Amino acid sequence: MTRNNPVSRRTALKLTGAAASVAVLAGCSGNGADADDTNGDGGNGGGDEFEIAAGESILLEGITGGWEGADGDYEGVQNPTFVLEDGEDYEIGWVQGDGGSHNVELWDENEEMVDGYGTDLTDDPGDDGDFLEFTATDEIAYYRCNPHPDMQGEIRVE
Ligand SMILES: [Cu+2]
Repeated sequence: MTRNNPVSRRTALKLTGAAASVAVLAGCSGNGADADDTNGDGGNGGGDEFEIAAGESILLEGITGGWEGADGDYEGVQNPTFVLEDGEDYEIGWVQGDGGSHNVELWDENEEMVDGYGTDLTDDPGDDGDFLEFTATDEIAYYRCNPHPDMQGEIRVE
């Protein structure tokens, strides 16, 4: 028993030293991760935003769990936010994703349809997609598939 005491003490010291080193390393890598997070979130209020040039068509894939971008930079992004130019004309439409019945409507902040902008509910939008033409105004706040609450994304008109 008496022989074991010095060994135990030495082991304890080694462990303390090791623990201290780990703590220092953890502190360093922790700071690095924080810095990365800050850069990643920088200035973005959440959700990916995509500027669409005047006259362009926006194409989505109809999936009950959420619209999926089907063109350009927003391809594969769920419920992407679109940034449009005030007073310019655009098209928005969708192709079939999950075989369900969908449509696309443009809604205002109160979640009411703007200016009759909406396509008919269908499970067959065709190979080229079912589109509606509209003029961007600041009244438009969302694009939405009427029966499916998860199929809603933001439109910002600037
Ligand atoms: Cu839908």
